[in-house]
Amino acid sequence: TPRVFSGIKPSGGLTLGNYLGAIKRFVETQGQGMDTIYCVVDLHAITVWQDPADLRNATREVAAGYLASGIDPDQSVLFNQSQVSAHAELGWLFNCVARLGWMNRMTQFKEKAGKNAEKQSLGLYAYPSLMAADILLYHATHVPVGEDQKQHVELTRDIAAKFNHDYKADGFFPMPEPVIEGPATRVMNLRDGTKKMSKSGESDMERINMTDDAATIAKKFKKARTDPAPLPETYKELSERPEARNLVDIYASLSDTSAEAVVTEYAGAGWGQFKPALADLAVSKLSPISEEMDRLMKDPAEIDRILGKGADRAREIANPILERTYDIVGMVRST
Ligand code: AQP
Repeated sequence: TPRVFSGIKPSGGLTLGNYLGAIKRFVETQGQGMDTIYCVVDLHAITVWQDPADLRNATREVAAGYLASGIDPDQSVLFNQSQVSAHAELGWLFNCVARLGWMNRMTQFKEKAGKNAEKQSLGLYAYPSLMAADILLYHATHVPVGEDQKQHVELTRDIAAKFNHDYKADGFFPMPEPVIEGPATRVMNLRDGTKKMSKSGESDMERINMTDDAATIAKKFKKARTDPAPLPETYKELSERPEARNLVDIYASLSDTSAEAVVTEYAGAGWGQFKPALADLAVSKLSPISEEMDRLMKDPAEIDRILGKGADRAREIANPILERTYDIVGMVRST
């Protein structure tokens, strides 16, 4: 059976970008005849400084976001990465497979490091190699992600191919496919339509958090940057209007229609009409989820128990694959 793996970093509260680009699609993938494995990738979060108490809280919040959105821990394997040590172990092996030249091409590192690359952690630089391990440890074939992660899934394929080739282990690691679908694969920052919406962006007004209340959501959409022109007749006409297009894409994804259909419905409408409609739609979709997240967060021990059970199941899949990998590489194993 095809196997799906994806993860989210607990590097802050979940955004609408994480929801539309990732979680909502993970939920849709569940129960479609594939194995589904979803992770809270805490080892990735610490590639930039995380206060320990905040990290613990964010890990539970991401887990709560998954659960409240409809990830069923009986149907999917749901766990946090650090509890399955095979991730870190395979990540090390892949550090010895990946080439520096490949890592140097990663645009996310360049964006995150900015002019200050010398001051970044080695972990931030090696991040894509650990991500390759996350995926290949389960022999996953499908990786639903937002557009920003496409390059990392491609690097995962390069690592798999080089490993298989160097160790004459043809077909041992599968070539995973990035699955980047739907109208909201790259949700943009509400104040700057050329930047993506991020958990760790500077201003809270840039993003919709999954836990924002109705008034905050309405305020953020109201203040979202747009151009003065009304909505056009066709979606194509939005190609040079990134902020406007972003709001249309968000609407389409939240209402499970196409962006073209949204433009047709609102052709000629001004922002004074569209933004409140978008805010109402977002509130209607997000508030049941955030209420459930609130409820779950009141019982952290229960979240920890769910993650622990998920980690047990993850290890059952991962450990035999790690053992075979060690064997292929030539490590002496006494058990
Ligand atoms: N703006 C976005 N639009 C669509 N998808 C997005 N994703 C993130 N932002 C958007 C997708 O969410 C999944 C989890 O991402 P992540 O938490 O592992 O890392 P990230 O992509 O670095 O997310 P953030 O929110 O920008 O976090 P920070 O600010 O901490 O770096 C991925 O599938 C991602 O594509």
